[in-house]
Amino acid sequence: MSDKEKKSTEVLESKGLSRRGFLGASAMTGAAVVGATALGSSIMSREAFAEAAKEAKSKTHVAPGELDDYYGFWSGGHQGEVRVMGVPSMRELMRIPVFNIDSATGWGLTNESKRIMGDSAKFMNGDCHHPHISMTDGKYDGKYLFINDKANSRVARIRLDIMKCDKITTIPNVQSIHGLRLQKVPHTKYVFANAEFIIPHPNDGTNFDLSGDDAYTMFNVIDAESMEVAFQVIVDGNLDNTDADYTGKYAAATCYNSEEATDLGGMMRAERDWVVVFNIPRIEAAIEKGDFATLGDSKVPVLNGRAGSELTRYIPVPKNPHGLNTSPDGKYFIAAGKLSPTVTMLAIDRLDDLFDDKFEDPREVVIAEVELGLGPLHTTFDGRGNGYTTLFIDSQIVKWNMDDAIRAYNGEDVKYIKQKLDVHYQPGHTHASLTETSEADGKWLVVLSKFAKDRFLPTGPLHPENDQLIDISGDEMKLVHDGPAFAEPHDCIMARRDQIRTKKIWDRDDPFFAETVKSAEADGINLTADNKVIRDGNKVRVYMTSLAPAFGVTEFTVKQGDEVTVTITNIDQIEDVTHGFVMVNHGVSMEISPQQTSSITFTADKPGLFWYYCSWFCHALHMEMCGRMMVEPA
Ligand code: RUQ
Ligand code: CUA
Ligand code: CA
Repeated sequence: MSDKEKKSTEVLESKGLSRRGFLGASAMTGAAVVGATALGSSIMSREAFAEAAKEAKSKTHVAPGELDDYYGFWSGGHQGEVRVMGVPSMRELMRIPVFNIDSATGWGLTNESKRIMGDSAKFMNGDCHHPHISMTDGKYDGKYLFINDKANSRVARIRLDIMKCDKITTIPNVQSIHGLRLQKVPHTKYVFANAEFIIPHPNDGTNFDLSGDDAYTMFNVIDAESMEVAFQVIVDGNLDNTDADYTGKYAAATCYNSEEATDLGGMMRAERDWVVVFNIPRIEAAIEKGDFATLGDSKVPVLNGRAGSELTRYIPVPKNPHGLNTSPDGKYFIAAGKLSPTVTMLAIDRLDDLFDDKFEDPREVVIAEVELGLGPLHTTFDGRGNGYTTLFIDSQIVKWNMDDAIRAYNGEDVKYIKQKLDVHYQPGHTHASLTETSEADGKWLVVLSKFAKDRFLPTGPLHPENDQLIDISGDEMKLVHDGPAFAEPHDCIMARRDQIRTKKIWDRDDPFFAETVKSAEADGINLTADNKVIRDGNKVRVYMTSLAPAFGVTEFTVKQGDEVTVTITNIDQIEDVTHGFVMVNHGVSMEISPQQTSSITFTADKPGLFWYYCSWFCHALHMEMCGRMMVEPA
């Protein structure tokens, strides 16, 4: 423990707020032991534990035939996908491949997915952190989900009606998109995306110096409909997490490296880093006036948002701050201190004055610095005035009241910490149901713990992470479920099930495969009826339908070395009758759901006979759904 950490622990203990203090206090009342620690503690009696377990089971059990109340969208971390979960069952419902290659659906293999991945299709990895659902008037509208790729500096969009990724944008002139949030009001016009790392400009190998003015990172704003980068804002320091307000005017981001250091010690040198606030209308006005530059070949307007600019304000906060969360009442941006045992509450209604230079000191917008415990990382809300903050070092989640915290900060003797609950272990993100909207409903809380250790059957040196579900509907938080997860999911989001409206089968005019339909039409093909092989030099295009349990073409012949494109239209109309297409020994696999058209291109590089078959179970005669490609030697 550092001196400062020791000191902060002493401070907390003197107030009876330390972890030890809490366990001590709750141990005094038997009822509190069950409530406060639920399934998490070894100090419970056997009877109390059994009772808590029974209660937990009854809360999360979704019986066969019943449906979950919430959709959860989990980032798949460095696995590169998004996972769809049911809450409270915590059952995985679906996976949506995004930045990864997926063998089952053919994502990254099919022509449709490669078109969406664009130039970045050459990358086979991604690192998702922050999934967020588009909003209208501060409420989820269920249209899109956006997610960042820290590994290859991309932002992706998923259409929630079909639960497929439909756009991927590589952000130019920056490295590593990390924090990502959406404009909430009046609707999600913009996606706000923080590029984390400082790089030299131009980054062409002529200059590796990071100390000068031509080294910086940028705040990136993407048009949510077109998915083009609308503008980029140069900042001082680096950028970690971000969130937006409920007026549509401001976005804020944490910076942990105000020191602009390249080493660990250097990044921790300052006692305070900052939150940078972006004034979106001022930025739009500057672009309108032509007050911007461009970088390299990119056409994206780049604006100067460094300290002193009219477009931004820098508010000092302690120390290497991480999470940045807007309270659902629209009043506060809350920055979690990480290396400080505090979270800093910034009053959003003071930002107009800050931008109009009414304050001498930007710290005038700090309405409270709230001591919570060690390693605060992220805060989420129940819509009843409480925040829930993860304490990474303490391995706890702390529930605290925002109004009471402000009163305590102003010297009143009020207890603002309502409860501390042990989680397992080292929690990062936490997310309460509907928390990013004005409809935060305070029902469920997910804590995404970074370690699982003894919580599950051992799986060798690599352990799963642990997503814990906590019931926050009552006065006390109750841990009700442990959910193992692969490849650090980082973050998740939950929406009411009525807020997500999905299609049962594809529309034939869906833009997802419109390009494929267009090129088939150029070949004179009616995709829902024709079964035909078209030869075009060494390119062979095979068009076929699928209708359980048969492909429309059961054999075709090509020459060794031909580039073969197989385009399949599933003319089944029945919900859930998905077919697949696998060409044996060619690395070819794809999904074709009802009324979908999918296509895949490969080289027939070996002479011989090759079977192809349907890979998604579709019929009693699914095994018989197959055909042959004959490859004649060159
Ligand atoms: S960050 S553990 Cu990538 Cu969201 Cu905070
Ligand atoms: Cu078609 Cu299985
Ligand atoms: Ca720092």
